[in-house]
Amino acid sequence: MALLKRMSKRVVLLVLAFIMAFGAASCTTIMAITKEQGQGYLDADGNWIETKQQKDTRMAWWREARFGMFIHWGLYAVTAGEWKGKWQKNKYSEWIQIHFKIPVEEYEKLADKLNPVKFDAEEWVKLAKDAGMKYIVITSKHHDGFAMFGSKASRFNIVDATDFGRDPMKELAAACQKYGLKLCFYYSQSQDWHEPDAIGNFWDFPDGFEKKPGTKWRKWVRTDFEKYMARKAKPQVRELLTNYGPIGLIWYDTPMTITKSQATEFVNLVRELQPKCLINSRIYARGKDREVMGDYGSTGDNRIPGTRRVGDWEMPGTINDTWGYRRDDHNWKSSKKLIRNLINIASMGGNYLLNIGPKADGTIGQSSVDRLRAIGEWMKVNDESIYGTVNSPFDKLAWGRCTAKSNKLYFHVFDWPTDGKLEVPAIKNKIKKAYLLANKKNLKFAKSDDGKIILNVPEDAIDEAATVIVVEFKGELDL
Ligand code: H79
Repeated sequence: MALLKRMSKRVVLLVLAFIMAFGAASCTTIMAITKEQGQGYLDADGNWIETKQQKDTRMAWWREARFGMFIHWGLYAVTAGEWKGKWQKNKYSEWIQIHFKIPVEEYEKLADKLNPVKFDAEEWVKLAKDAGMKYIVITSKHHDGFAMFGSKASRFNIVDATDFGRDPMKELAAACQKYGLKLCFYYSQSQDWHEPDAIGNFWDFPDGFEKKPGTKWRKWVRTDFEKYMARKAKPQVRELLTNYGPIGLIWYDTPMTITKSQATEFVNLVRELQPKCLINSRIYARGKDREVMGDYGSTGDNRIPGTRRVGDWEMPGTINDTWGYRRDDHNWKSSKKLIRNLINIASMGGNYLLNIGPKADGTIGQSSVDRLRAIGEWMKVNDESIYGTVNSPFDKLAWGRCTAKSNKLYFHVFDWPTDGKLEVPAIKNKIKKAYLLANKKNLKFAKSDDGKIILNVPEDAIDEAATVIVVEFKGELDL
């Protein structure tokens, strides 16, 4: 009996050892596979290792999307551009605190007035979806330092500091999941006017700077910046990437004096927590080494480049003049202008991140809604000419723009030739057909002596914003 007991013990041990060895082996195999074929990884020195193919896979949804919604929503929506009877002279409502040098203590009291009971995450997400937008980038924390999500790292957040008490980011995450949009977070990593150790607030916290002679305040270095990083910024980015499901991208902004190693910490935090998540390049201002960090670049705010571009880029743009809500800003861009912006940007291979500034009660102003609906109407008919397209093979056309996808060229006509004959640049390929995207009706075309395609377009087909003509050709594009 005793022998049997000892034996069975030995057998059990043996079996256990076997399972462990086997388990470990298969575990290592699985890890090796993810490293090689799956996704990138951080190596022991904190370098992000990723093949081109892995990066392409990670970027795929973003390249397909071409169009996203930017949302600036925070305490500044309460002031809406006005402070103690005075209007802000500069354009951006989210800059009101710095404009009037509002002391932190006073600015904090705005939280008493933020109670967006009319906020409906599903309505916002549906509005974006119906406009043809594929992702939403929302200010989780802007330069004023107020977190629009529940945060354990700072009580200066919408859940703990307002009567509202709900976490709108949780609700948006659920709505985005439901409607198939990617939720993404804007996070101001360097400026935080609420914190003495961060960059920006020179009126409340004049100490703790190292000012380089002859430089502006924006070049001032906070000596204790790392303290702010460790206590607030990094824990909050961690919260954003832990509590809201899969996040499409993190949109850092205004790197200011952030060093390369500090920027790397912000980048690697994202890599570690959600390796698929994208990062925009505003994490770091290119230093002398001209290094670009992050996964894709942005142009300046509201700056559409003048010529064709290569690489992944995005243009953040306002729908009026401000980002955050302002009661006195009525300088709305027309729907036509916005649609043409989208086309123009897509024709240069970029994404359009179009901003709205919701009000403090949680609603989105009618002027913004109307414009988004009009874009949606156009997209319903023409979105094939936007999604997944690449930049135009031609230089800018006199009468419009061009986007391309597989064996199709999409010509977006802005200005019609008065004789109804549209001249399209020459391609060497055999043309299968040309048709209007709106009704798929084939168009008659002829080739001029120098190979240009001359299209006859019926007048009733004209779309005020842009009419899309598809030219389908055989084989690989040959110019
Ligand atoms: O979030 C939006 C802006 O608040 C933010 N980026 C976009 C996406 C941004 N931060 N800094 N800047 C844009 C550029 C700085 C503009 C400034 Fe000014 C010029 C700061 C001070 C002078 C505009 C004019 C704001 C205040 C006065």
